[in-house]
Amino acid sequence: MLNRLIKTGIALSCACLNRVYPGVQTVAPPLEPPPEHKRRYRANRTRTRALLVATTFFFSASTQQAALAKTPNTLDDACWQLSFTEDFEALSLWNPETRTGDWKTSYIWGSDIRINNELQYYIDPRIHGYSPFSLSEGILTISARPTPPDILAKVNNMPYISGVLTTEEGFSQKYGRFEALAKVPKGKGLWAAFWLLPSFDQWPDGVAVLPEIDVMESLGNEFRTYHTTLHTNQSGKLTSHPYDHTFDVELSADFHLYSAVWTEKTVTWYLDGRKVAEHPTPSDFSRPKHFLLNLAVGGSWPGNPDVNTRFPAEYQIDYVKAWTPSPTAASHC
Ligand SMILES: [Ca+2]
Repeated sequence: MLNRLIKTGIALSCACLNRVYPGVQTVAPPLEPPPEHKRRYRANRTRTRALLVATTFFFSASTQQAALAKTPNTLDDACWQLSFTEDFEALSLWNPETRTGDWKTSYIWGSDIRINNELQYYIDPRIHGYSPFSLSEGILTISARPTPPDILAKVNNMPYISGVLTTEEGFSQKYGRFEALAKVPKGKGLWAAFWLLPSFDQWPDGVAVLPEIDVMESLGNEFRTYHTTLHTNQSGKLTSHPYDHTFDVELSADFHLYSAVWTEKTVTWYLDGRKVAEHPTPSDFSRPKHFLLNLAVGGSWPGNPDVNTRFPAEYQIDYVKAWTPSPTAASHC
């Protein structure tokens, strides 16, 4: 399942970027995939980890060096124009009855489908009486905590409650730059993610797993590591291309800018504006993709929380942005 091509690492610094821009949104149609597809989605995720602390890039083969040389090593905002901005000065939740709002509180496959043996239920404050979302000074916090006894029956007796937010009903885009300035939680069993999935009105024939870009996945027991991955069905079966990045600072100690640039030819990941990995774009990355932010607890990849995991656990996001190439960009872009 693993097909590791590139191992990279760079030293870090905190990103300090402008935060206020106008946003333009497009609308993705609703979707109801068949249950058998839902259940298989995003299963069987196993990883190995690379431990790299360096200020230069490492490559496993000359072909990857050549591929990496094709895209910029750093992100230059002058090369891009914004197509979507969410600053989290307010939080507009998607209302399925009025079909208004920006952020949906469940996955494409609904709230009751459990994936990856995870232990949380993604609640909606309008349904469950508790909110996993809070705002303070332009920062969104997604909190995970043990399930209050009074709502256990409403969450299928799952031991934890947490939150997911997606722009499935609000914004999607084919190609471009996708990023979030975020601070991930620390603690065994915590799994924060920022990722992209395709938007469509009909589930694709014969597809059990949606082609996926993981811009950032963080396991709370790996203080200095984060993960980037492509999941594709282009060969006819699920194939995953994970890249793991370890640094000499704790990523959970501060906000960092997690970015991916998706073009017809490549997907390139950046941390704080500097390239960390690149992979050829799979042929099934053919539809616009939308944003997903979630904080999972437990499951087959991070394992369960332990006695030292503190709750509520908090995943903080300052902003989410999408960009398209600037039509007036300089020649170096
Ligand atoms: Ca903000």
